[in-house]
Amino acid sequence: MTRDYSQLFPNATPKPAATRLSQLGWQPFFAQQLEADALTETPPVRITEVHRSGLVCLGETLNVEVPPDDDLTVGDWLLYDAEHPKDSVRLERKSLIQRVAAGRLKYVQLIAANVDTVFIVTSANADFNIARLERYIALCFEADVDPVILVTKPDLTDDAEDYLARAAAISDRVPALAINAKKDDVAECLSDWAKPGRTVAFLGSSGVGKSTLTNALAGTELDTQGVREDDAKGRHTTRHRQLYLTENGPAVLDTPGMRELQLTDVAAGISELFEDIEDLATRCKFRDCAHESEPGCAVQAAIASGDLDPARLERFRKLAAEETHNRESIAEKRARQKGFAKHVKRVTKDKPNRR
Ligand SMILES: Nc1nc2c(ncn2[C@@H]2O[C@H](COP(=O)(O)OP(=O)(O)OP(=O)(O)O)[C@@H](O)[C@H]2O)c(=O)[nH]1
Ligand SMILES: [Mg+2]
Ligand SMILES: [Zn+2]
Repeated sequence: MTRDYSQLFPNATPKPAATRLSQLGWQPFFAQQLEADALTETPPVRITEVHRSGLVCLGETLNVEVPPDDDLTVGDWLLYDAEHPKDSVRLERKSLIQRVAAGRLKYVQLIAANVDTVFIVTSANADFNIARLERYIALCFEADVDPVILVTKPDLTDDAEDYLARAAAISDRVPALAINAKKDDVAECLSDWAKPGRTVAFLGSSGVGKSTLTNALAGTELDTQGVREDDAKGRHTTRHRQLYLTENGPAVLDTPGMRELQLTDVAAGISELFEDIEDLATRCKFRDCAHESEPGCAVQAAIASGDLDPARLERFRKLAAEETHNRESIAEKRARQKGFAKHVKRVTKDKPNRR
C-alpha cells in the first residue's frame, strides 16, 4: 500500500511567488504588443494612482512617477521611458471605463483602464436602485468589462433575498450575489472573478462598502465610515482611485463613491442590456414605430401579454435619451472649442500689431 505523505508536509512544495508584473495584472494581451527588446529598454509599468502632480506607476522592479496627462488613467500600461518619462508610450487598452464628469461643464472623464471585472456594489437598503444599476451595467458592457452586482449589508435587513432577486432579474448576463463585506469569506465568495493575474474594480455610491471589500480582498487597511441612518448615504470617505496588489490574487481597484453616473458614448452598451426590447422593435409593423399607440407594435403587444415590464421600457427610453443628449452636448462643446481656437487664430493673424 502506498501512503500519501503529502498531507504531513503541507508546505513541502511552496507555490512560486507571483512576479510583480503578474500581480499587477500583466496579461498576454499586453505582452503581445511589445517588440522583443522593449522589455529592457522601456519596461512596462502600470498606473496605480492618479494625482494632480503625477501618475504613480509600478513595474516588475520600478516604482516611478510620470507627469499627469488627461488621456491616461489608473490601470493604463505604459512603456516607461526613463530619460523622458512624459514620452512613455501607452499600450493598447483591453477595456476603458469612462463617464461624463459630474457638474455643470460636461466633459468625458476616464475612470479606469484594463479592468477585467467590475463589481457594481449596492446595499440592501435605500441605496438600491434598479435604474442606477442598469446604468452601471450599460457602462460596463460598452467598456468591454464583465459586470457582477454585489448586494452588501444583507446582515442588516430581513429582505436580503428580495433585493438579491431584483438585482438578479436585471439581466441574465449579469450575475448577482449578496455579500457581507465585513465577513472573512469575501475572497472566497468572489473567487470566480477575483483571480491572480486579473484586475477587478469596485464601483458604486458612497457608503456601500467598496473599501471594506477592498480591505477584505487585498489586506489593506483603508478608511471606512458608517453611513447616515436615515437615507443610508455614505460620507465620501475614499477620495481617490487606487489599484492595490495582492499576494496571490487579483489587482484590486478601490474608487470614491459616485454621486451621479452620467453616460455618454454607450449606445452599444444600452442596446446590449436592452437587447430584448430592441429585438421586439424589429418586429413592429412600422420601421419608425415609437412603441406608443401604433398598430402592429410588437413592444406594446409584449407589454399587453405581460412579457415586458412597462417600467423597464420607460427606463430604457430615459437612458437612451439621456445618452443621446450627453453625446450631442459633448460633441457640440468640442466643435465650439475648435471653432473658438480657429477664431483666436484668425483674429491674432489678421490684427497682429493692434494695440
Ligand atoms: N453590516 C455591514 N456593514 C457593512 C457592510 N459593508 C460595508 N459596511 C459598513 O458600511 C460603511 C461604509 O463602508 P465603506 O467601505 O467605507 O464604503 P465605501 O463604498 O468605500 O464608501 P466611500 O469611500 O465613501 O465611497 C462602513 O461602516 C462599513 O463597515 C456589510 O456587508 N455589512
Ligand atoms: Mg471607500
Ligand atoms: Zn413598436
